[in-house]
Amino acid sequence: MNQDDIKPLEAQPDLGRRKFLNTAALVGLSGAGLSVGLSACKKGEETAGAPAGAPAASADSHASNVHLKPGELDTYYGLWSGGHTGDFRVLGLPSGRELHRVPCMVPDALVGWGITNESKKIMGTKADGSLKYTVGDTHHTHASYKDGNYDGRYAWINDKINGRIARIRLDYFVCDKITELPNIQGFHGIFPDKRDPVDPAINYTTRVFCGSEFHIPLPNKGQDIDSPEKYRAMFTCVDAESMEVRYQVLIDGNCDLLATSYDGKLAACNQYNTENGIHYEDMMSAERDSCIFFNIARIEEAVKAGKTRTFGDSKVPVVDGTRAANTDPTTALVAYVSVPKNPHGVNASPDGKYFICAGKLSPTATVIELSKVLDWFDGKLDNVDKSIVAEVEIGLGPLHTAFDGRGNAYTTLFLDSQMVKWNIDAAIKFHAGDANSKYVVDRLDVHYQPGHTNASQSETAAADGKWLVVGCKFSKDRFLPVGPLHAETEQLIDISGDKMVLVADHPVRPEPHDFIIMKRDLIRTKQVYEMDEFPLAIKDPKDTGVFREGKKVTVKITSQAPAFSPREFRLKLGDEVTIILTNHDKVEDLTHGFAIPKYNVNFIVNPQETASVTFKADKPGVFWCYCTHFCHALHLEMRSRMIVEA
Ligand code: CUK
Ligand code: CUA
Ligand code: CA
Repeated sequence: MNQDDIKPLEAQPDLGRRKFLNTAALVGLSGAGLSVGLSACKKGEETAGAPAGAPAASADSHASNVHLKPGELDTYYGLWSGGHTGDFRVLGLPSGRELHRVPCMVPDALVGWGITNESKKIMGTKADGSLKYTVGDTHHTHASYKDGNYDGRYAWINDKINGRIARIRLDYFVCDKITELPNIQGFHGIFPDKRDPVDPAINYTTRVFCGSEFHIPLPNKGQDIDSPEKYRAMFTCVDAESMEVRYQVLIDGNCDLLATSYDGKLAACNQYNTENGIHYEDMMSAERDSCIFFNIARIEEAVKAGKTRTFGDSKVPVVDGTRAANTDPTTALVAYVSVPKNPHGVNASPDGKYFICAGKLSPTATVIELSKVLDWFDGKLDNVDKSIVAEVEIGLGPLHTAFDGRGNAYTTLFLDSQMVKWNIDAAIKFHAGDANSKYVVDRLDVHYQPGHTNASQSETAAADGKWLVVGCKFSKDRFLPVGPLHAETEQLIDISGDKMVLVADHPVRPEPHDFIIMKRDLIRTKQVYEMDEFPLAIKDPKDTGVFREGKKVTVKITSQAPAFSPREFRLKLGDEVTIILTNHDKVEDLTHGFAIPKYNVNFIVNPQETASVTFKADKPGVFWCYCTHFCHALHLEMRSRMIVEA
């Protein structure tokens, strides 16, 4: 495309939908008693800056950074949620190329996730051996920390539908554990701690905190349905290693998205339903909601001291974090800081000083100073709301915030379809009364309706301020149409200069939410498994064959390109069969598949990996078990003949 063909943003024919969304949303909001200043964002605006909606500065000078030459590797890993595809994705950045999808919450046909016994055990099964859940909704992924930076051990991801947390090993990029959280619904926010709040020697992640966006009657067994005052939400702590639930904190309202402090002392959640409403309107009736701070050391002392209770069938100890039980700051486990109407994202600045809570139904961002929250817990601040050091207008529908490590914040404006870059210190000065403090540094139109955003290394002490990705919920006209369901746009923005420069659109399959971007050298993968990691491994091809105990039959098979051993095996109709397959190839990238026609079996084994499947031999005949993964010139011939005798 020639430069002259590129229409300025204002001339593009997309605005009908955008206007519609804005209007509809605002009508909805005003119906709920919201008073949004439509002329918000004029205060504190950088006058010298480009007007909102101006075309982006030329992307040409930045393009060479984005379009990698053939064979060139990306400089960052992007770890992405898949939304209600229920998966976890790995992108290379800045190219935006999708490298991998790690199956976790839902079955996956490529690798046989949900087919093999090993993956079914991780996913969880019912008494009859079938999967407990086959749907998932992954929103938030975060990785383990050491010394304030990612250490490349683990990532965790939530399943909002069924309240599960999955752990991804970042050496093999596989899910190795899934835990279902008790007493909650709508598990949404997730954040690992960055160090221990008490023991300074533990400078790495040992806990993962989980929110529950929805509140429910407890126990949820059909009572108290129409009594909103009986509905409760939980803040849950999961052990990073064992993945067991350590404890929960009962709170009023709801527990949505999470962030953690760099000193390990505090975790924060935004709460949009302070009203404890069970109807839509009720959740928007108050002008202000809360950002809740959890004092981790005190909560754990209370758990240790046994100041706990349990709910229903769950044995998990629960401490009381409700408002009524936490009025005395010197003993409080939690602090409720008042923030404007139905806040969305909460994010911790890389200098460790502030949490930013985005207003969503208020055109503001609230900056909360952590040391002041701690002062309140120490009895040195009379009102915890005094920890708010700025509450400034930034635009309509603020959702999530990223950081560049140079004191600037980048917040998505869902209704304005914009990114706003604003300076935190300047916002604090403005809030303190300096009307000349221009905190808005830049604005950039994005396409369209952005939700999450993140910058390279954003929520780490090593935020490097190079790239920003914006997850746009609508792509409309940005890509070739493929019917009514559109791709989403992950837009790549160069933030190394004063102005944000839009450099690329990356289509993604709907619909990711959150993601993180980390330097590639923080992750060290293993390219080949160790056979000993698998208890069922068939280490010697001589040990293969059919092993029968009455109706129970174990078939031990090995693969080495281009052959399976044995090349045929016999079963009897009605046998309960377990096939164990060990891949003896040691060569990187030499994966084999194992598909059994008509038996609904297909899975892969990577180099030195072992996997197994169990099924009933309920159809007589000859079945060519074939390799599905192109591995060799004789890949098509790589088969084993399964004979089921009538
Ligand atoms: S929520 Cu999706 S755009 Cu689940 Cu992180 Cu804000
Ligand atoms: Cu083995 Cu294809
Ligand atoms: Ca509310």
